[in-house]
Amino acid sequence: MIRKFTMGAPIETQAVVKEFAANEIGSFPFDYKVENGKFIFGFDMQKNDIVYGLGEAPRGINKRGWVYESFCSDDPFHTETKSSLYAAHNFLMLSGSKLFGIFIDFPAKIRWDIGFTTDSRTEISIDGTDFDIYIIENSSPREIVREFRSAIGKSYIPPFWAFGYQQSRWSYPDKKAVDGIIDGYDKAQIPLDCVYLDIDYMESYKDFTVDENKFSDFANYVAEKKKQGIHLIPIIDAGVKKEEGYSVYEEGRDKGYFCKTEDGSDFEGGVWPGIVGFPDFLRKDVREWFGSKYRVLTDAGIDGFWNDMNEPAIFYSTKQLNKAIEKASSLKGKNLDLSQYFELKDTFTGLSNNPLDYSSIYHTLDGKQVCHDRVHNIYGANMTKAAGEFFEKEFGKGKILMFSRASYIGAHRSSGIWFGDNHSWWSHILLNLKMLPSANMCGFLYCGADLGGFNENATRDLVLRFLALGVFTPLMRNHAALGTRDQECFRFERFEDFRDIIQVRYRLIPYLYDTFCKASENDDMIFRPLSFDYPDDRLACECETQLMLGEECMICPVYEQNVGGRYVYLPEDMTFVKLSGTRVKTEPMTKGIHYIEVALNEVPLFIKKDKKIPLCDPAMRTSQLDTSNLEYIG
Ligand code: MIG
Repeated sequence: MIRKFTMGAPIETQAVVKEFAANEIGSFPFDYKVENGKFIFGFDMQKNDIVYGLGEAPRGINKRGWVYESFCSDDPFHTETKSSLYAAHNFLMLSGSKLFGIFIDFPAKIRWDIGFTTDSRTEISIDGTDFDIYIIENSSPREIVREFRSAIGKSYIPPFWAFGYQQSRWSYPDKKAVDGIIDGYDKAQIPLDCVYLDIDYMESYKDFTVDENKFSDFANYVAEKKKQGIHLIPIIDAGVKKEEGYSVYEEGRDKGYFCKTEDGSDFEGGVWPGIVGFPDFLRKDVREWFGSKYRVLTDAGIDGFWNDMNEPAIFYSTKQLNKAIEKASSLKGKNLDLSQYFELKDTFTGLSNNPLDYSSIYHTLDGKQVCHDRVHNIYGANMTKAAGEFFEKEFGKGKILMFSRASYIGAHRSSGIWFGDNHSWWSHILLNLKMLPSANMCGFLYCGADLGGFNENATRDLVLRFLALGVFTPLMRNHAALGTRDQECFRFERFEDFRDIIQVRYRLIPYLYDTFCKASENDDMIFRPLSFDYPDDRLACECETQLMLGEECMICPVYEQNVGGRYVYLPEDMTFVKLSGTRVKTEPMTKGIHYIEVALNEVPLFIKKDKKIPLCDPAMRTSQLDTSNLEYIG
């Protein structure tokens, strides 16, 4: 059962597609108060209660013991003491002494104090008094998710080839670099389906342009790659470069499509192209306009995109930068004491994603000026919607691969997400794992992290272990930052080990694709916490390093360096399977704790008793997979 409570006049986010009669806030089933314009409510928690949810967020599957904030943030340091990542997924569930889900449909900040201030209490503070809250009750956590998901609409399904292995880097700047990558994989006989084009394919970082000097005769090149079975996936950034003569900018400016400042002039922020205009994606006409621009690339044969910088990320604004420069010049030649020095330094480091800038941006909603602060969390989702609406109209469902960095619930209907700029840290294997079920609860099924880690240098063993988890994530993409060590599989010594891992992915694609489609169709999760399936099993309830996958499997990646395996908890008897290349080793195991040995070229997997899963033969491309010829293991 879902009950909807409305307060004030909520801003339409289009997160929910089902109609619900709204109840007065007076009948809200939780204690609440309104203080300083904030709506605050909460609930008590018993010792063994588990709190799930918040989608793409830091820390555990069980969210207890921290304070989180819904505020889409471009922050490339995903340490455990952060409160927000790139998304705002306002769904939470309490399971234990009580069982209910909460979805807060509200596009500005929400603070979730989940046992941080008082360990037995969750206190939620909504930064405003215009919102819808949905309370979901049902018989189990999985049913609560199903009911919630049926209210927010079916999850995006990408094309089949999007389940292939994908290689990215910031950047492969020209044809020669891209060809080198494909060649490297082909020579090493490691399967590959996609190569990514990061910002350097564009002319001066201008959206919907391709630099002729680097990618001459682009459409022909895209066609040539397609013949090789490779999809090229360009990035699109939210900001449109301010430049006379650049048609996208001129149209946006002349039609008044960019976000404004209070005085009605275009807001000017600096990102990769220098000063940009930020399209006001909350407007339907702007979405239609921006969406149709993707045609430049789809006409050239492109069938996949990733949308970046759409929180939106702002390196600086003209206004705050000028202020900072003035401040610096006024201090020139003075003998600064330490506090003055640090203040000056902070003025410059604080220019990026500055709250003052967000507060000075205005959108036009139904003809009225609305401050960005009130709608921050739906900006990126609406960029993705712009593209999604265009793709669906032009090509129908499921033809174009797309995923976004920023997101809000609702965007799951038109796109996937990736988890942004993680690090080549061992701890980020587990962070990736923990976000999977949480993202699934919120409808995001097509998702994954930068395998091998984005920031800083990766080691061979880290990339292998990361990939062994990525074998199961719908988006299996290796991506790395500018200036970091090469991270493509074929670059490492004994690259045969990488082939063994990636071949396993291709063998599993029929199973993974089927599991994915069923989850989308049935409003279900692909990845579940063990506690969903074994609610009375204490060790299962506390497990943060393993997940259930589909109806058949349990996954348990190795996540530490210099170890030959890991401990694993079996909540029932299962078959332990080690997959490597075309080799399959199986071993029945009993309920309980076991140490499993897993070599660097092996993918560990558990299959439930009396269940079997299909494998096909590996191939170099998804298009070459023979999915009618399956072998069953279990
Ligand atoms: O400010 O396009 O998360 O995947 O490689 C960095 C360059 C901008 C951030 C994305 C990352 C991408 C990078 N981008």
